[in-house]
Amino acid sequence: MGLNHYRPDVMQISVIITLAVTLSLPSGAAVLWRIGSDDGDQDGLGDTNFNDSAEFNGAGFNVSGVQENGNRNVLPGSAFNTGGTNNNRDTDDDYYFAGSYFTVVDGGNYNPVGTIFPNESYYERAITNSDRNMRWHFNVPESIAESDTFTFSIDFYQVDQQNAVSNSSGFELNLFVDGVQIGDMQRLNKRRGQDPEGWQFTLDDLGGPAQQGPGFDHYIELRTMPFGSARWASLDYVQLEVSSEIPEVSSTLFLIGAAGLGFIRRRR
Ligand SMILES: [Ca+2]
Ligand SMILES: [Ca+2]
Ligand SMILES: [Ca+2]
Ligand SMILES: [Ca+2]
Repeated sequence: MGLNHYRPDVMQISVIITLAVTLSLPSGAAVLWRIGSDDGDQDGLGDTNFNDSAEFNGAGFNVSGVQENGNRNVLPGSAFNTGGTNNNRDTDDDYYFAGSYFTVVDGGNYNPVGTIFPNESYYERAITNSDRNMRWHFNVPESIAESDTFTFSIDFYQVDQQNAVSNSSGFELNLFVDGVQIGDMQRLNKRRGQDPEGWQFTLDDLGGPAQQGPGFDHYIELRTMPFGSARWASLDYVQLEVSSEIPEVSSTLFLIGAAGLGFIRRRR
């Protein structure tokens, strides 16, 4: 079939429309921040050999996991933990990405940590049945749109169980954004192959446009509860992604498609 005889038929027009609709779905996910990489391992020594990769707003850096301190601490925690080993280790439940934290947004009553730069170097490497919460603090970039979708992902590479043959031990994972629970509880049980599938939320869950930019102490909190004989779970990586709906692209593509058809028509 030569171009001279080309006429878009119903099928071809529907393909163009389908393509445009498909591209209007969320795409172009970007990592806002990440601690650790999905390699089924960790840097858990708490020393100054920073073996774990991390990422913040497109820039990579390195961090060091520290053995958990066994306690749950209250907000705001410290942005200046110094790591270390054995009884000298210093760590807590609160990890701070670089930013400024002056305004409490969860309705609570505590004194935020102020301006933090650079990113904190140490993070707690595991949850245990007594030390079972983790929090990540960050500012919400002003570039994020209300229609964007946040996806929180977390993975653990090991769930220690008192009873080695038990297949009904693990942790229940609940996610909170600025103190409000998001989505449903998900189970972690490596022996049963149960991994968390991630949670999604929107800018509104982070206070909307009024609380974008520096100053606001936004945080994501993982609260867990052991079941069966689980004693700990080691963090593989944790990540927050944002994906955009870009209807402009689909409109543009549709116009390009239409223009292309016009061009082809003119060749007749
Ligand atoms: Ca993994
Ligand atoms: Ca702790
Ligand atoms: Ca800390
Ligand atoms: Ca890892």
